[in-house]
Amino acid sequence: MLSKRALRVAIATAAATTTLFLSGCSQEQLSSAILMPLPASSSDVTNHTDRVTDLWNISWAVLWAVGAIAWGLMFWAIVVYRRRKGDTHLPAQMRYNNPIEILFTVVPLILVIGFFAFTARDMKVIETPNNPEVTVQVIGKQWSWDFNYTNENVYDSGIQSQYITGNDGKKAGLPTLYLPVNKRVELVLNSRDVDHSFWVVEFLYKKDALPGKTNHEYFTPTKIGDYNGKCAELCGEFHSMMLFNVKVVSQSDYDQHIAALKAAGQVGQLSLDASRNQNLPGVAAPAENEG
Ligand SMILES: [Cu+2]
Repeated sequence: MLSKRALRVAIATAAATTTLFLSGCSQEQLSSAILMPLPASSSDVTNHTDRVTDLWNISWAVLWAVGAIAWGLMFWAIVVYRRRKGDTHLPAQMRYNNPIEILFTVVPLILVIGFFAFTARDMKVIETPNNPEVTVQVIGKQWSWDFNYTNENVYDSGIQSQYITGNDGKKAGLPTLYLPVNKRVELVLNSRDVDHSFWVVEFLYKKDALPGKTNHEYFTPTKIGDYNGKCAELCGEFHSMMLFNVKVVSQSDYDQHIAALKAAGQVGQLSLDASRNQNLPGVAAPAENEG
Protein backbone atom coordinates (compact mmCIF):
# COMPACT_ATOMS: atom_id res chain seq x y z
CA MET A 1 0.00 0.00 0.00
CA LEU A 2 1.06 3.54 -0.69
CA SER A 3 1.62 5.53 2.43
CA LYS A 4 -1.34 7.78 3.26
CA ARG A 5 0.73 10.90 2.74
CA ALA A 6 2.01 9.81 -0.70
CA LEU A 7 -1.55 8.90 -1.69
CA ARG A 8 -2.85 12.32 -0.63
CA VAL A 9 -0.11 14.12 -2.58
CA ALA A 10 -0.79 12.00 -5.67
CA ILE A 11 -4.56 12.64 -5.57
CA ALA A 12 -4.10 16.38 -4.98
CA THR A 13 -1.65 16.65 -7.88
CA ALA A 14 -3.89 14.70 -10.25
CA ALA A 15 -6.94 16.77 -9.25
CA ALA A 16 -5.10 20.08 -9.66
CA THR A 17 -3.71 19.09 -13.06
CA THR A 18 -7.07 17.84 -14.30
CA THR A 19 -8.89 20.96 -13.10
CA LEU A 20 -6.35 23.25 -14.69
CA PHE A 21 -6.50 21.29 -17.92
CA LEU A 22 -10.28 21.02 -18.13
CA SER A 23 -11.10 24.56 -17.04
CA GLY A 24 -9.28 26.10 -19.99
CA CYS A 25 -10.77 23.79 -22.59
CA SER A 26 -13.97 23.59 -24.56
CA GLN A 27 -15.27 20.14 -25.44
CA GLU A 28 -13.81 20.48 -28.92
CA GLN A 29 -10.40 21.61 -27.68
CA LEU A 30 -10.40 18.77 -25.21
CA SER A 31 -10.93 16.15 -27.87
CA SER A 32 -8.35 18.02 -30.00
CA ALA A 33 -5.80 17.86 -27.22
CA ILE A 34 -6.36 14.17 -26.72
CA LEU A 35 -6.85 12.91 -30.27
CA MET A 36 -5.03 15.66 -32.20
CA PRO A 37 -7.49 15.59 -35.10
CA LEU A 38 -6.85 17.89 -38.03
CA PRO A 39 -9.22 20.87 -38.13
CA ALA A 40 -12.70 20.16 -39.44
CA SER A 41 -12.29 23.23 -41.68
CA SER A 42 -10.15 21.05 -43.96
CA SER A 43 -12.89 18.52 -44.55
CA ASP A 44 -13.41 17.99 -48.27
CA VAL A 45 -11.45 21.14 -49.22
CA THR A 46 -9.44 19.34 -51.90
CA ASN A 47 -9.68 15.82 -53.30
CA HIS A 48 -6.78 14.89 -50.96
CA THR A 49 -7.72 16.41 -47.60
CA ASP A 50 -9.94 13.55 -46.37
CA ARG A 51 -7.22 11.04 -47.24
CA VAL A 52 -4.60 13.06 -45.34
CA THR A 53 -6.95 13.48 -42.36
CA ASP A 54 -7.60 9.74 -42.21
CA LEU A 55 -3.89 8.93 -42.30
CA TRP A 56 -3.26 11.44 -39.50
CA ASN A 57 -6.14 10.31 -37.27
CA ILE A 58 -5.49 6.60 -37.65
CA SER A 59 -1.78 7.15 -36.95
CA TRP A 60 -2.63 9.02 -33.74
CA ALA A 61 -5.08 6.32 -32.67
CA VAL A 62 -2.38 3.66 -33.11
CA LEU A 63 0.19 5.78 -31.28
CA TRP A 64 -2.18 6.41 -28.37
CA ALA A 65 -2.84 2.68 -28.10
CA VAL A 66 0.90 1.99 -27.97
CA GLY A 67 1.31 4.80 -25.44
CA ALA A 68 -1.49 3.50 -23.24
CA ILE A 69 0.00 0.00 -23.16
CA ALA A 70 3.54 1.30 -22.50
CA TRP A 71 2.47 3.73 -19.75
CA GLY A 72 0.16 1.10 -18.25
CA LEU A 73 2.97 -1.44 -18.00
CA MET A 74 5.34 1.19 -16.65
CA PHE A 75 3.03 2.31 -13.82
CA TRP A 76 2.07 -1.29 -13.08
CA ALA A 77 5.76 -2.16 -12.64
CA ILE A 78 6.35 0.95 -10.52
CA VAL A 79 3.51 0.08 -8.18
CA VAL A 80 3.80 -3.71 -8.00
CA TYR A 81 7.59 -3.84 -7.71
CA ARG A 82 8.09 -0.78 -5.50
CA ARG A 83 10.40 -0.94 -2.54
CA ARG A 84 8.48 -2.15 0.50
CA LYS A 85 8.98 -1.63 4.19
CA GLY A 86 11.73 -3.88 5.42
CA ASP A 87 13.33 -4.36 1.99
CA THR A 88 17.06 -4.12 2.51
CA HIS A 89 18.43 -5.61 -0.69
CA LEU A 90 18.11 -4.94 -4.38
CA PRO A 91 15.77 -7.42 -6.07
CA ALA A 92 17.29 -10.07 -8.35
CA GLN A 93 18.95 -8.27 -11.30
CA MET A 94 18.18 -9.89 -14.65
CA ARG A 95 20.13 -9.35 -17.84
CA TYR A 96 17.99 -10.81 -20.57
CA ASN A 97 14.46 -11.86 -21.20
CA ASN A 98 14.37 -13.18 -24.73
CA PRO A 99 10.60 -13.14 -25.29
CA ILE A 100 10.50 -9.48 -24.16
CA GLU A 101 13.52 -8.56 -26.30
CA ILE A 102 11.88 -10.11 -29.36
CA LEU A 103 8.59 -8.36 -28.58
CA PHE A 104 10.36 -4.98 -28.27
CA THR A 105 11.99 -5.53 -31.66
CA VAL A 106 9.13 -7.02 -33.63
CA VAL A 107 6.30 -4.73 -32.53
CA PRO A 108 8.07 -1.43 -33.43
CA LEU A 109 9.18 -3.02 -36.71
CA ILE A 110 5.57 -3.86 -37.56
CA LEU A 111 4.50 -0.31 -36.61
CA VAL A 112 7.19 1.36 -38.72
CA ILE A 113 6.46 -0.85 -41.72
CA GLY A 114 2.73 -0.15 -41.28
CA PHE A 115 3.18 3.64 -41.09
CA PHE A 116 5.50 3.51 -44.09
CA ALA A 117 3.11 1.40 -46.17
CA PHE A 118 0.05 3.58 -45.53
CA THR A 119 2.04 6.78 -46.10
CA ALA A 120 3.48 5.41 -49.35
CA ARG A 121 -0.02 4.39 -50.49
CA ASP A 122 -1.35 7.92 -49.92
CA MET A 123 1.73 9.69 -51.31
CA LYS A 124 1.36 7.70 -54.52
CA VAL A 125 -2.17 9.00 -55.03
CA ILE A 126 -1.34 12.60 -54.04
CA GLU A 127 1.85 12.83 -56.09
CA THR A 128 0.48 11.34 -59.32
CA PRO A 129 0.16 13.91 -62.17
CA ASN A 130 -3.50 14.71 -62.75
CA ASN A 131 -3.75 15.78 -66.40
CA PRO A 132 -4.38 19.36 -65.26
CA GLU A 133 -7.13 21.66 -66.52
CA VAL A 134 -5.51 24.66 -64.80
CA THR A 135 -1.78 25.25 -64.42
CA VAL A 136 -0.34 28.00 -62.24
CA GLN A 137 3.35 28.65 -61.77
CA VAL A 138 4.01 29.78 -58.20
CA ILE A 139 7.29 31.59 -57.61
CA GLY A 140 8.51 32.19 -54.06
CA LYS A 141 10.70 35.21 -53.40
CA GLN A 142 11.92 37.00 -50.30
CA TRP A 143 9.26 37.71 -49.08
CA SER A 144 6.21 37.20 -51.21
CA TRP A 145 4.83 35.18 -54.12
CA ASP A 146 4.33 35.58 -57.86
CA PHE A 147 1.60 33.69 -59.70
CA ASN A 148 1.71 32.94 -63.44
CA TYR A 149 -1.64 31.72 -64.78
CA THR A 150 -0.09 29.64 -67.54
CA ASN A 151 -3.20 28.73 -69.55
CA GLU A 152 -4.50 32.29 -69.65
CA ASN A 153 -1.07 33.96 -70.05
CA VAL A 154 -1.63 36.47 -67.26
CA TYR A 155 0.24 37.00 -64.01
CA ASP A 156 -0.12 38.46 -60.55
CA SER A 157 2.76 39.64 -58.43
CA GLY A 158 2.94 39.99 -54.66
CA ILE A 159 4.59 43.02 -53.12
CA GLN A 160 7.16 42.09 -50.49
CA SER A 161 6.07 41.83 -46.88
CA GLN A 162 2.67 43.50 -47.08
CA TYR A 163 0.57 42.84 -44.04
CA ILE A 164 -2.33 45.14 -43.52
CA THR A 165 -5.22 44.10 -41.35
CA GLY A 166 -8.40 45.61 -42.74
CA ASN A 167 -11.44 46.79 -40.80
CA ASP A 168 -12.96 43.35 -41.10
CA GLY A 169 -9.89 41.86 -39.42
CA LYS A 170 -8.86 40.14 -42.64
CA LYS A 171 -5.40 40.45 -44.05
CA ALA A 172 -5.34 42.79 -47.00
CA GLY A 173 -2.52 43.65 -49.35
CA LEU A 174 -1.46 40.03 -49.70
CA PRO A 175 -1.13 38.28 -53.04
CA THR A 176 -4.12 36.08 -53.79
CA LEU A 177 -4.11 32.90 -55.81
CA TYR A 178 -7.43 32.25 -57.55
CA LEU A 179 -8.44 28.70 -58.42
CA PRO A 180 -11.64 27.46 -60.06
CA VAL A 181 -13.56 24.90 -58.02
CA ASN A 182 -13.67 21.26 -59.14
CA LYS A 183 -10.96 21.68 -61.76
CA ARG A 184 -7.78 19.60 -61.78
CA VAL A 185 -4.98 21.97 -60.78
CA GLU A 186 -1.25 21.66 -61.25
CA LEU A 187 1.04 24.05 -59.42
CA VAL A 188 4.56 24.50 -60.75
CA LEU A 189 6.76 25.64 -57.88
CA ASN A 190 9.93 27.71 -58.21
CA SER A 191 11.95 30.17 -56.17
CA ARG A 192 13.80 33.33 -57.05
CA ASP A 193 16.33 33.22 -54.21
CA VAL A 194 16.33 30.82 -51.26
CA ASP A 195 14.34 27.76 -50.20
CA HIS A 196 10.67 28.47 -49.53
CA SER A 197 7.77 26.14 -48.91
CA PHE A 198 4.33 26.63 -50.39
CA TRP A 199 1.70 25.82 -47.78
CA VAL A 200 -2.03 26.34 -48.00
CA VAL A 201 -3.00 25.51 -44.44
CA GLU A 202 -6.45 24.02 -45.13
CA PHE A 203 -5.13 21.94 -48.05
CA LEU A 204 -3.03 19.94 -45.56
CA TYR A 205 -0.04 19.81 -47.86
CA LYS A 206 3.27 21.62 -48.15
CA LYS A 207 5.77 21.58 -50.95
CA ASP A 208 9.17 23.21 -51.26
CA ALA A 209 9.77 26.01 -53.73
CA LEU A 210 13.48 25.79 -54.42
CA PRO A 211 15.91 27.80 -56.55
CA GLY A 212 17.22 25.76 -59.48
CA LYS A 213 14.58 23.04 -59.14
CA THR A 214 10.98 22.75 -60.26
CA ASN A 215 8.45 20.97 -58.05
CA HIS A 216 4.87 20.08 -58.87
CA GLU A 217 1.73 19.77 -56.80
CA TYR A 218 -1.51 18.21 -58.04
CA PHE A 219 -4.98 18.52 -56.55
CA THR A 220 -8.59 19.44 -57.23
CA PRO A 221 -10.07 22.13 -54.97
CA THR A 222 -13.57 20.94 -54.13
CA LYS A 223 -14.97 23.64 -51.86
CA ILE A 224 -15.50 27.33 -52.66
CA GLY A 225 -13.92 29.47 -49.97
CA ASP A 226 -11.05 31.63 -48.72
CA TYR A 227 -7.95 29.85 -47.48
CA ASN A 228 -4.73 30.88 -45.75
CA GLY A 229 -1.34 30.46 -47.33
CA LYS A 230 2.09 30.76 -45.72
CA CYS A 231 5.70 30.09 -46.43
CA ALA A 232 6.64 27.07 -44.33
CA GLU A 233 10.42 27.25 -44.66
CA LEU A 234 12.40 29.74 -42.60
CA CYS A 235 13.68 31.91 -45.42
CA GLY A 236 15.00 35.08 -43.85
CA GLU A 237 14.09 38.14 -41.85
CA PHE A 238 10.49 38.57 -43.02
CA HIS A 239 9.65 34.89 -43.45
CA SER A 240 6.67 35.29 -41.13
CA MET A 241 5.19 37.92 -43.44
CA MET A 242 5.40 35.74 -46.51
CA LEU A 243 1.66 35.18 -46.47
CA PHE A 244 -0.89 34.81 -49.24
CA ASN A 245 -4.56 34.13 -49.75
CA VAL A 246 -6.15 31.40 -51.81
CA LYS A 247 -9.62 31.93 -53.21
CA VAL A 248 -11.39 28.90 -54.59
CA VAL A 249 -14.17 30.32 -56.74
CA SER A 250 -16.71 29.36 -59.40
CA GLN A 251 -15.51 29.18 -62.99
CA SER A 252 -17.27 32.47 -63.84
CA ASP A 253 -15.65 34.28 -60.89
CA TYR A 254 -12.33 32.82 -61.95
CA ASP A 255 -12.80 34.07 -65.53
CA GLN A 256 -13.74 37.48 -64.12
CA HIS A 257 -10.52 37.62 -62.08
CA ILE A 258 -8.42 36.62 -65.10
CA ALA A 259 -10.16 39.33 -67.16
CA ALA A 260 -9.40 41.87 -64.42
CA LEU A 261 -5.71 40.93 -64.47
CA LYS A 262 -5.75 41.28 -68.25
CA ALA A 263 -7.45 44.64 -68.03
CA ALA A 264 -4.77 45.76 -65.57
CA GLY A 265 -2.18 44.98 -68.22
CA GLN A 266 -0.74 41.97 -66.40
CA VAL A 267 -0.43 39.96 -69.58
CA GLY A 268 2.43 37.53 -70.16
CA GLN A 269 4.46 35.47 -67.69
CA LEU A 270 6.89 36.62 -65.03
CA SER A 271 10.19 35.06 -65.94
CA LEU A 272 12.66 33.30 -63.71
CA ASP A 273 15.30 35.45 -65.43
CA ALA A 274 14.54 38.08 -62.81
CA SER A 275 15.64 35.71 -60.06
CA ARG A 276 18.54 36.62 -57.83
CA ASN A 277 20.69 33.58 -58.41
CA GLN A 278 21.66 32.96 -62.01
CA ASN A 279 24.66 30.73 -61.32
CA LEU A 280 22.81 27.64 -60.15
CA PRO A 281 23.96 24.13 -61.01
CA GLY A 282 22.64 23.17 -64.44
CA VAL A 283 22.01 26.75 -65.50
CA ALA A 284 24.34 27.91 -68.29
CA ALA A 285 26.36 31.00 -67.40
CA PRO A 286 25.38 34.06 -69.44
CA ALA A 287 27.70 34.70 -72.40
CA GLU A 288 30.62 36.98 -71.56
CA ASN A 289 30.09 40.49 -72.68
CA GLU A 290 33.02 41.15 -74.97
CA GLY A 291 34.31 44.54 -76.05
CU1 LIG B 1 9.79 31.84 -47.67
